[in-house]
Amino acid sequence: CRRLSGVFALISLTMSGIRAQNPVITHKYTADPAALVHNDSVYLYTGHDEAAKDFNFYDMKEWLVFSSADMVHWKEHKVPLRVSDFKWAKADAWAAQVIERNGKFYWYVTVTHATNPGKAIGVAVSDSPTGPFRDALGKALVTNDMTKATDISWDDLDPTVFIDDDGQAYLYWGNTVCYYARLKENMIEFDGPVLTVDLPEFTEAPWIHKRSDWYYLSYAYQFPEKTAYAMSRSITGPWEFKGILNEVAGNSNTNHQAIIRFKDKDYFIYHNGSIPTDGGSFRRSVCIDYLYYNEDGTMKRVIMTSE
Ligand code: FUB
Repeated sequence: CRRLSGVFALISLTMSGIRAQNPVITHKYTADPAALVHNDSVYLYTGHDEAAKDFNFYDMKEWLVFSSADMVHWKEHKVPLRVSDFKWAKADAWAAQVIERNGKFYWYVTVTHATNPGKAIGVAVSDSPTGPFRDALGKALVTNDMTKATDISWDDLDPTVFIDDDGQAYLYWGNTVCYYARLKENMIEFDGPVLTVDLPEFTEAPWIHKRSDWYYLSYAYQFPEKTAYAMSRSITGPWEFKGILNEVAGNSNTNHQAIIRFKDKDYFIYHNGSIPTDGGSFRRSVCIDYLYYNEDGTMKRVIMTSE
């Protein structure tokens, strides 16, 4: 029955489009959304939850990419990147983000390192937002022994990348501790030390965006995860905590957001576990809702919708 509804969803996705309803992708389980606005389209990058119904952990081997010109009709492209494309990694296509620089697309991903215990961050590159992508570095950009603010081995995950108005690029990431570092123009090497940001009850999933003169650092807060955020006049802080942006998203103990502006509207993209019967914390689905700002630049709490 699930397989049949998946086939139906795929047909409607590819032939007649999907309705504006949440989740936006229903023929596969998708998690950890990141979105890139490029030319007149949005590229939605997700992880692929493949856990069997009775398997209560993540089973994620590849990332997916979808594109849309209207945030309603999503076209799925060929699988652009897999854990197996990183020879030094052994598992876990976890959260990731793509950014464009000088005509190339850089994809920062979380994986489990094959030899250095724990999570690690790699970077892949492509000439196209839909790939194919290849390992840009041949080794991890961040591994467990580079970040010492905690002694846990899973703190090097969930990269978010941002290029400031002066051209300086930054990578933020982390679990329990939020780390950041400057990236060189080549986007595959750090240019300076790894620093930390002090944020209340930071769990993981940082996302940086800018609007007018404000920088926003949103992140997964507490556990089960809500989304909270901080604001600053500078990309390097100081950050002022502004509270909760989104509540725990239905039936998923993680919450992972992307925030974009596209064609004069602001969007909050996240995942929940709402697909009936099998959906849950390890079989998640990407959803999209509008995001609204107050006059002082703070963000209004997201109202999660199902259509
Ligand atoms: O999808 C695996 C992990 O769950 C991500 O890396 C975290 O952000 C959480 O969503």
